Amino acid sequence: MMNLHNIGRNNTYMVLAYDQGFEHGPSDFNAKNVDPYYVFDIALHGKYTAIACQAGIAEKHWHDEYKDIPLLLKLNAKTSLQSGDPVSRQHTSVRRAQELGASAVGYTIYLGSDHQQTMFQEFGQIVEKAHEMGLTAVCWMYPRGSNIDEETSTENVAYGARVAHELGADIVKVKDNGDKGGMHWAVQNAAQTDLVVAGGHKTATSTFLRNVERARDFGAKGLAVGRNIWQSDKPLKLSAAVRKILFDDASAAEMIDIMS
Ligand code: FBP
Repeated sequence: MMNLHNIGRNNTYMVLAYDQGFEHGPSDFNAKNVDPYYVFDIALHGKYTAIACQAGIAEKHWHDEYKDIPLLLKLNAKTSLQSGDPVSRQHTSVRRAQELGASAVGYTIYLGSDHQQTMFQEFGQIVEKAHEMGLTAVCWMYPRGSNIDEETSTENVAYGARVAHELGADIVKVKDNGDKGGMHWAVQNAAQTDLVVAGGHKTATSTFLRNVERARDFGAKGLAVGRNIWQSDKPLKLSAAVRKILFDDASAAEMIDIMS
C-alpha cells in the first residue's frame, strides 16, 4: 500500500469535528460558532491536526491559511429528521475529496442498523478508492438502531472497532463509555487501526479534560471532538490544555487548575 496522508502529529490525532450542523441542525450553534470561519480559526490557532467537515463547508471556507490544517472530508451524512433504523448514504466522492485537497475521507457506519450492509459496502469501496489515491480512511463507528440495546456498551464499542479494522479503516472514531478497561479492549480489537474518541455534548471543562486524560491512558490515539471545544467560551485555552494532555503527557488535574 502506498503512503497515506497523515492527519496526526507524532502518531496522535487532535481533530476538530464540525459536521454537527448537518447531523444535529442549528440547535448546536450560537451566533459565533454558526460561522465556519470562527471554527476554522480555532482549528488553526488551536493547532488541531485536522478539521473534519462536509464538502460544502470545505469548498467555501477552507482556503488561504486554513489550508495549513489538514482536511478530513466526510463523504456521508444524515439529518436528525429521519426516523427508523439509521442509514447514512454517501453523497460525495473520494475523487471530489482529492480534488478539494483533502488528506483523509470520513464515513459514518451505524453498526447493528438494519441498513448496516449498505454502509459496509459503501465504506469498503471508499477505503479501496481512498487507498488508491493515498488518502487516509476514517470510520465514525456508532452502534445504533433497533438491534442495539446500549450504544456504548463495551461489547458494542469493541465490536465496532473490530468491524472498522476488518473493513480496512486507518482510523476508527468511537464513543468513550467511561470504562477504562472496556475501552482498552476496544483499542485491542481495533488492532492496527488507530482508535480515537468523540467528545459528545458539551460537559464541564473538568469532566472533559479528565475524559481526554483517560482516553490517552487507555490507549486511544487521540480525539475527534467538536462541541466541547467550539461551544466553550475559552476554546483556544481549552485546546492548549487538550494538546498538553495528548502530546506532552500533562495531567488533567494540572490543566484543570490552569483553566480555572
Ligand atoms: P462531538 O465531539 O461534538 O460529539 O462531535 C463528534 C461527532 O462524531 C461529530 O463528528 C458528529 O456530527 C456527531 O458527533 C454525531 O453524533 P451523534 O450521531 O451521536 O449525534
